[in-house]
Amino acid sequence: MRQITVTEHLLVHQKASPMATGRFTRLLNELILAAKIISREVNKAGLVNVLGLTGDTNVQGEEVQKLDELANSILIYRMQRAGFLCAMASEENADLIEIPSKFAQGDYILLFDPLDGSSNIDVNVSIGTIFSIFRRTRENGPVYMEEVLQKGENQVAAGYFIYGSSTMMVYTTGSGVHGFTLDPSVGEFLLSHPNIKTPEQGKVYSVNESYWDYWDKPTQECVNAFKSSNNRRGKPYSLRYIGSLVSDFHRNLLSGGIFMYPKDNRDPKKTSGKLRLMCEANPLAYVVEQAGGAASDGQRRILEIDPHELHQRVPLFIGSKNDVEQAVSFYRDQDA
Ligand code: P6P
Repeated sequence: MRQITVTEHLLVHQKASPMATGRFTRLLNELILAAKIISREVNKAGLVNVLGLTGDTNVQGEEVQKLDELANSILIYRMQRAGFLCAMASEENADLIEIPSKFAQGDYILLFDPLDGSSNIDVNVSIGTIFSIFRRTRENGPVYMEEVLQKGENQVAAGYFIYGSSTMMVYTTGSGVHGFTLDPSVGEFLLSHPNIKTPEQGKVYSVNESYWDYWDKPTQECVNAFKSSNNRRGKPYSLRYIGSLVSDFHRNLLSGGIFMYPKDNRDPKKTSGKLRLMCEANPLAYVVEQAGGAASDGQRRILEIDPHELHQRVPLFIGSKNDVEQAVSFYRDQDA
């Protein structure tokens, strides 16, 4: 296959996309540079001790940050200078991240989870960066929170980087889903998975079953359906759960299946589950719908949820269309 870069693919193969503009391409390229730097740091993390990185200061005497803090600072540093953003929000930062006035401003808003699943780094399990891009709703002036708290269906682009056996970027601008694999020898992401379509129905379900006792009845019935033959396939699904959202999502996107993080009553402060709407559920929901799949909180399409808080959490059922429809049917029955 001819080597097609992200820039070429966006400008040549997605001419129809309203996002195939020079400004957006340059914004995406800054994001890609940040991801390449994060990939380098993630891939050498296991060598911290071998390379004489003591875990607090490295050979240059610089402080070695925890990788998720490092990924967060790399993204903030690079994207503040991209020149096309008016605001950012990170899973690691409580409030909006301003773009200092010394840097050129733009009309895009970037939200991200800098290194999701970072607890898996020490055991060499794949992890990822998730991103979501909106256009601001006001012409100019200071960015207010209501410009950031937009429904997921307003996203102009979304996707993720996965740092695994290879580093990949998967994203959509509303014209399908496309996957690129980093070729370290040339330092470019090259098109490897054009027009990703997720299977209508999978053979895999992903959920942390250790929360069984904390789930409500519809959730227990829903999970039981996938464990038994009492489902549309007429036979049990296999359980695959890595504990890294991007990795579980990516496997199911390519091979089919459903990822579930239902609400549970373990923590009275987190009655809506663990995952965040704005920087996890929304971007992955945009990707999966563009790939022919579905994403719900059990009652509504994720992309229709009207956000009220930057770090609000939602239950998440995401993946193959038939599997998500089957899962949410147990909650609709609840309302009937
Ligand atoms: P649990 C990682 O900490 C994460 O945010 C996601 O990547 C992952 O899907 C989830 O939490 C795992 O959570 O409760 O099953 O350990």
